[in-house]
Amino acid sequence: MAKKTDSIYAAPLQEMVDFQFDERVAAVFPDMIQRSVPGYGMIIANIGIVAARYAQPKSRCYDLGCSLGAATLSMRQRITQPECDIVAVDNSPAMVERCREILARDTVPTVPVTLVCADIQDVAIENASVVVLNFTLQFIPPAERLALIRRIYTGLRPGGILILSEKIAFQDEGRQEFHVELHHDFKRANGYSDLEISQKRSALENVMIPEPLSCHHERLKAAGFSFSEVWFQCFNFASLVAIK
Ligand code: GEK
Repeated sequence: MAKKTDSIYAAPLQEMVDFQFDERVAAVFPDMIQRSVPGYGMIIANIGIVAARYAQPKSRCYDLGCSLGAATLSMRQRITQPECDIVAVDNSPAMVERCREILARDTVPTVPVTLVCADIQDVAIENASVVVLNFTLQFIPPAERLALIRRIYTGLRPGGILILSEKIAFQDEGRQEFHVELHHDFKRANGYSDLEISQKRSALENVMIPEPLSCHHERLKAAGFSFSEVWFQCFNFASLVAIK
């Protein structure tokens, strides 16, 4: 299927409405995320590699905030451990509907996937060996993030892994500006206009709240993880792993 181009913020908007994962976004999502998140394709490919190493027999892998299921497919194609299954969760009905169609077209259905339309804060996490939060925690209100990470820690088996990808912020103003400018250059190089970049930024302002890497490491430690490490960073986008 041809990838539909994201032009949601191309025309001037009279009124700025908070960003939502609705049907319009779901329809252009693969193009939007590829052109907006530096390293997205590489992160997705490596989620499969990491999952293949850390998935344990007879355990569950979670993709929390799965959107169209890119991380789920990457894990499904790589995991070789017996009797694993994947639980993919998103609270956007538009995303889940499209994700269901995409998963149905996947021709390597070796690992069963259960797709759930729900808030990740309401989903039980049990018998997990791999948990993926690929650019999802940033949409959870900051005050509720520790409780979620604690539940993930509790639901993981010993030796299990959390893969956490996020847009990150920098406490130092100069560093923040350095990364933000380069990220905007990345978006311009991918065909977004200055108007699109600034309107999308305003729409996301109240909805997506990035935090510094130090804050992520401290929260992971507070939740019980003894090891956390950044394995990928490009500009203000990073992916960490934390192992129980
Ligand atoms: C990917 N992981 O392609 N409960 C469930 N889902 C949520 C919640 C919540 N509380 N909040 C947000 N979402 C994907 C990309 S996108 C990242 C993840 C981005 C969902 C939301 O509906 C959306 O589908 C996803 O989290 C975030 O690897 O667009 O920057």
